[in-house]
Amino acid sequence: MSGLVPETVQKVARAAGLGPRESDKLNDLARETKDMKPEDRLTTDYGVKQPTHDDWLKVASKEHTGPLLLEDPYGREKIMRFDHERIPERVVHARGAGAFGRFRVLESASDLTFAPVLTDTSRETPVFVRFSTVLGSRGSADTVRDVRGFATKFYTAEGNWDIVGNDIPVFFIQDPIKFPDVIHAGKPEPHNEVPQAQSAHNNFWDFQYNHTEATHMFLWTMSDRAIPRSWRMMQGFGVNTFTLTNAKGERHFVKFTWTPELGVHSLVWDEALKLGGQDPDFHRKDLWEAIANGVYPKWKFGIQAIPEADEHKFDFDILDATKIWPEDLVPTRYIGEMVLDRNPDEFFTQVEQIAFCTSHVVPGIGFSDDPLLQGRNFSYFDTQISRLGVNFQELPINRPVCPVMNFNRDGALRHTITRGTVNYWPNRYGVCPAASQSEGAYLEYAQKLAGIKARARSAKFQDHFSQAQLFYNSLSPVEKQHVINAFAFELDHCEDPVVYSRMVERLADIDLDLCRAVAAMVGGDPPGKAPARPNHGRRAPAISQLEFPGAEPTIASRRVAILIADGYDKVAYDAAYAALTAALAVPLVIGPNRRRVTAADGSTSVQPHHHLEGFRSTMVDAIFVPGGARSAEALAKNGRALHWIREAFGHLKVIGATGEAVDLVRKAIGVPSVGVSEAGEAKESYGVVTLKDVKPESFKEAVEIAKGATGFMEKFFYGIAGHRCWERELAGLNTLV
Ligand code: HDE
Repeated sequence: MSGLVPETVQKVARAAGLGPRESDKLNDLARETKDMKPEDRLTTDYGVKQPTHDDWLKVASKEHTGPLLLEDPYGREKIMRFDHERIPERVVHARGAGAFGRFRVLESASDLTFAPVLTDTSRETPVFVRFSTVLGSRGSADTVRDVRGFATKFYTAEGNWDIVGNDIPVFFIQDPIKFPDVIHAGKPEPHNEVPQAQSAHNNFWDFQYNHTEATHMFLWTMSDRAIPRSWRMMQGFGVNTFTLTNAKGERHFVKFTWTPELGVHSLVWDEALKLGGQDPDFHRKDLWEAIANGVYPKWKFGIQAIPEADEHKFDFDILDATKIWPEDLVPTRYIGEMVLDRNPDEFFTQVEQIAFCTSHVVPGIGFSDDPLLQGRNFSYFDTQISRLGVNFQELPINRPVCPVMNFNRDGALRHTITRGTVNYWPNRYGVCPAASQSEGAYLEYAQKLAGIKARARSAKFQDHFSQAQLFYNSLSPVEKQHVINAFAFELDHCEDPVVYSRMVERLADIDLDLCRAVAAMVGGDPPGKAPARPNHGRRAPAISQLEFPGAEPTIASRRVAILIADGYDKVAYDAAYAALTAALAVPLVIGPNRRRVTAADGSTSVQPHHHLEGFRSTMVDAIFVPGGARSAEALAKNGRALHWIREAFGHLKVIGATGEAVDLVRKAIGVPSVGVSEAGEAKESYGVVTLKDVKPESFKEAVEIAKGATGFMEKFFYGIAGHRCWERELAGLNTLV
């Protein structure tokens, strides 16, 4: 995959000393890892060398290719082994990819827990993280509208700890018994297995209407959170309520959060839709490319904590997974950070075979009575047994880095060989006694319980709308509009009028304006009078993703297309390319075709990474078009080039142009008020950054102009770091796609 990345970027990263770090887990995996070396020769799986890759043993002569001989053990092994290559895909979250990394606590949480992974600031804990979509099959597209999984396995010295989270902090259901229903409703419909990896269909919305506790969650999935720009730009949430116990034996209820250093950013919907076809692997390539380039994604790790005594002090039940703990009531305390710095060596044995279980916690970390969590604790272990077999925890990617010893034995594909004559406890030798507390045994918190046996939930679980309103109210105007657009799209795909008209009614339980705006698009009747549940008008912090712009403005890892044709302005091109590379962005040169493109002065030529037809504007974050009369003229006559610029403009991307290319950009965008001053001169506006008249004579001069006098490059970079130009959308200029 390194072919995806311009080599120069990797060189800069290497020169900066960026590279993956060794860890206990990577060393552990090395035992099982082999490279293919030139001196290796073909063998069967049982080790016997073979003379060919290509011919089955036959009864053959010069004239006649006779029947195959079943006796060929090599032929049989090759085919039959292949026939059984597949294992069941995950029943949900089937599509995903991941990477290795490390976690470190920066501020001890010893007031909350005695778990060293959260208290020992000298420790670096190896991790593997798998990101995923939920509904689609293993071969579906990355950029669909869906929740994203964000599952982390910490290989701690006390055993494995898994936080199996999502990029959205709440869930559709309160009781695990409803999980098959919500997933059946969302997955392809049973009669024709349509649609793939989409919630835009009758059954999904039929369920959402009928199952009102999903209201809060479906609003999140209609927001931009469900179409992330990158897995590296998503938050992660443990969703369920866990507990932490400190050395004094005090217990807190807690929620876990990951917040990305790069900020929380999304695609725009039209872009996501197109990428589904143009580059279905967009997210997994993005993660791979960033790590290969040494631009390691980083997240802050945060904890929200509520003392045990305060459990009932809130107007929501803190054990209800359809509710957030609003930040103004329970602020997140960031205590650690995680960096992903190494791509996997092999997808199947590492990404496909990794098995997460919410029940995997280490001493100092515990569960709560959150019913969804308790159901999950059962389900994950069970699903791994069916997917990978009873010995799944022996697989290299899953085995802990600390000693494992017990009397669990046998089962399919057991491969640990445990010496000794007993496999039970108690035994006459006293072999493998239980651990004491001082030896680090996991002791359950002595929680006092009382109640009656009933299929019921506490009264606060019955409120299904307050936090849905809180979420909607907390969005910015642009984000609200995106929610409206998302409903308009989704309900347009529901042919059954019962489904879309009832859903429109349901939206009135959240916000009447939202309901009316969606009804205007899809049909259905908004209620004439005030709804039964008027919007309470309250807002909460840290819900709008615009509140997470990123730790500091950066263009590192952002893809910037440089559009050129023969006759391009070499000085402007070189200056931009060098500045982008130095900033660890990924410049991608796009030509009319992949033949070398010659500069205006004929002194040099460059090999484009891609051509205008092969690559698309959707796959980059910004576009730069250097001047050069012949280049600009050729691009102006090329419909695909015009489409590139126009589409990027519609998708709110920053566009930079110099010299003759400024007019080309104006022509492509075709909106007279944009990029043109009152005097008819090109100017920067709505994220279109131009530099028309300055003609640097040398590369050095160009860099200086770009950096200093005009601030061209600074403005261009600053725009890219801001992700998208929302002002363009607010001005209604984004409908050009
Ligand atoms: Fe999962 N979920 N889930 N889920 N989930 C699985 O386990 C399940 C829920 C999540 O990258 C399965 O290994 C139940 C919430 C992620 O390998 C399965 C319930 C959250 C992943 C399962 C939930 C998640 C899974 C399928 C309701 C966010 C992918 C394959 C009680 C906190 C992990 C597998 C990976 C995967 C069951 C609800 C996140 C069947 C029964 C809430 C990120 O065990």
